[in-house]
Amino acid sequence: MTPLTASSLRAPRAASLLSASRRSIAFSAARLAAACLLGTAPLFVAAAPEARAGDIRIVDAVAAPTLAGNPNGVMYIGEMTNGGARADRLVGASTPIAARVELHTMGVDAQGVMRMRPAGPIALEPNAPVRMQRGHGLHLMLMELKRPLKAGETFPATLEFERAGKTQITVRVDAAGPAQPGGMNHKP
Ligand SMILES: [Cu+2]
Repeated sequence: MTPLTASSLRAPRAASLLSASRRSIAFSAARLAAACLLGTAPLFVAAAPEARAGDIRIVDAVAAPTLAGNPNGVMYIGEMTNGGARADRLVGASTPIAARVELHTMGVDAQGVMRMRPAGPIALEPNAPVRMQRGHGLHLMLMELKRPLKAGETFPATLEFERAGKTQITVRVDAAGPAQPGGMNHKP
């Protein structure tokens, strides 16, 4: 998400050159900042947990609460962005709360049935964010959970990248899935 900075709130000198939509974003950001200072802004930006592995930024890892009787869980990484110049790949993941973590993708088979299957390493091209959203394609499968996952809790996990190596992340358990990237209702 774009952080609110002093420079983003400053009225640009060439305001007349800005499009109407850009002006309205600047104005609403200024109003928002004012509301924050007054303590009246709604908590619309829950700081999404963030981690880094070298040049890779990992935002908002979320797992779904487990359903009764299901030994496996599902986890999504809201956004992974490779800020470096060279491509990398997510090659694996692990967590102390599951026997293993598998990279999965989902698709429709020849019979028209939605199925998930193991995915290969997930490519991270420079500056091409990879997003996992609930119910869409890519996800991480938490196999043989050692305990059920309950909404509101967090647990640690490790992501392993081919070039950037391993990094630990904090995963929150939330039925709603990852926050929509971008935040603040800005359209990309
Ligand atoms: Cu799966």
